[in-house]
Amino acid sequence: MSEPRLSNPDRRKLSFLAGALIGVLALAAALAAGHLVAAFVGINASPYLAVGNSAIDLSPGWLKDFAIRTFGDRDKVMLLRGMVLVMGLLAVLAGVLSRRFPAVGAVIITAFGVVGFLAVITRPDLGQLAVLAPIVSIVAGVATFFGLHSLARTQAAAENAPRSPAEAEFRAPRTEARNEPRERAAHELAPGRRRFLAGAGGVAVGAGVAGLGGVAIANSRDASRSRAAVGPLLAARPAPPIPPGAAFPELGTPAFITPDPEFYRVDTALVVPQVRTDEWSLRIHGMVDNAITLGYADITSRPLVERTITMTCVSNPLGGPYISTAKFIGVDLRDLLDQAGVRPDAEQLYSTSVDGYTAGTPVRDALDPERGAMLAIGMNGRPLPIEHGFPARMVIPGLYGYVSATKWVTDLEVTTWEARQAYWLRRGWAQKAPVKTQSRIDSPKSFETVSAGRVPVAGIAWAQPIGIRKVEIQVDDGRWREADLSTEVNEDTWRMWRIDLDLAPGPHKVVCRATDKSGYTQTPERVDTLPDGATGRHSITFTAR
Ligand SMILES: Nc1nc2c(c(=O)[nH]1)N[C@H]1C(S)=C(S)[C@@H](COP(=O)(O)O)O[C@H]1N2
Ligand SMILES: [Mo]
Repeated sequence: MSEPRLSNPDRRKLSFLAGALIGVLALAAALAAGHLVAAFVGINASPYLAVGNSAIDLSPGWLKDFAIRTFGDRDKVMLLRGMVLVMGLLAVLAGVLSRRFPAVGAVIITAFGVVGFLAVITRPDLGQLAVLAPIVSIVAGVATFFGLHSLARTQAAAENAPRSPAEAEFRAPRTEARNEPRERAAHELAPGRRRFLAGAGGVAVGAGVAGLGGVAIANSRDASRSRAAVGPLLAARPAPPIPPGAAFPELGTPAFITPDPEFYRVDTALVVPQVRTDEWSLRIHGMVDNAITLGYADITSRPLVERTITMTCVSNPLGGPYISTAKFIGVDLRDLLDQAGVRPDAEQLYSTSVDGYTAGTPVRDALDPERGAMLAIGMNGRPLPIEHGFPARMVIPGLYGYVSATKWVTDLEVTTWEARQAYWLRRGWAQKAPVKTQSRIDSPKSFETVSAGRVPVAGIAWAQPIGIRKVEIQVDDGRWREADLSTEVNEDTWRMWRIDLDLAPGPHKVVCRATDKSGYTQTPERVDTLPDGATGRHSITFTAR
């Protein structure tokens, strides 16, 4: 190649495609390198995940509600996909904007990197080594960007320089190629272009290997072996067996005990925390007489209790699915708190999970012997599923999950309301959140068509920890009729109901309302889930034919 062309490379911009490709590959290299390093220093240090986690943490309460309502358990998958889309578009933009001046793209990529860096250093659950991940990520991104850019520019310069005797020489082999069969000639590439494509391909493969390697290494750290080693859990005080007639699954209600894979899941964790029993501990401190730290064996060596409890999420909309029941196995939270000695002026039990999530529970509820608050290590005879908090979580009947059910819990601080504000409180949700009395129609489904005549209608009602007294049904704005209730298991669990209707062909509307054992009947007034749970009555419309 001759001097004049290379000395003036900026005369010509890169092609749109080359610019976009460079942007995307630099992004891929940055994310993959960061993810690989994060596999060693803490997976949440991956800039990709850290940005996602920060996006979750920066979301206001209504956005969480929207995400749960719209995407349900798939909210995180959707977030990660949305991030790929946004970052991909920004990378294309960065590449295209720097077709003439690579500095533009380098600045954009570095800005990306700084966002990732800030996201990592502000995570509550990462150590100091974690900064390595975003640093390596930035270096990989910028290096890839400059490397590919210079390859591409050399190529562009070579292809577009004014014809010169030197170039005639350079292109000579190509002239020969024209004698080859047509197809091959069309694929014939100039060496510059070949070098760029080889570089691009190398980056793509390298990013793929690094990224997948990071994922594989992170996966190999999972807690499932530790969980399997625990084996089945037996309670010294088992929960009474579920009596026949406790549920009507044949009529469309859920089974009384929710199968583990169907148990609803709500949390802020992009990557499910992996905590082995041998590294888990629970510290109880703050306004106590003597702070204590308990290991897993300190829990399992106590007599374990088992309680059947229905858990509910504050974000559950009218008729929604975020309610499930399990037999939880663990110890009384009160026993642990008593061992530490809670001071009388304490108000809040501030719990923290290994990933930095926090919840605030009234100390009074945690200590109330009637309430039966638990530190649970198992569910349905087995250790907790990892996504439901293995090795240990809190479960407190009658309080929405966000103020009571911290999963992967490692720290309990006894404190005041003034001193600490928990995760969702800071985002607009209420400080106190007892479960509201509610009911739901499970069958028929809205907009279903059923046969006219005898139509069985069934559903669930709940009012933990008070219990359900009755459920009533109203058909087509007629009089309220009492439904049959299932056999009661305990007042901390849901209660199924059923009623047979006799319906003429045509459209119908059915509304349900529950009355709890305090005498309170569900209000018709519809209130949104934010800030402390929905009110109103679930109704469905369907057609009999
Ligand atoms: N560590 C942690 N614990 C958590 C949460 C969370 O985001 N992180 N979410 C809470 C909320 S809002 C609910 S409703 C319950 C849900 O528990 P589950 O996923 O086991 O059903 O967990 C609670 N515990
Ligand atoms: Mo929740």
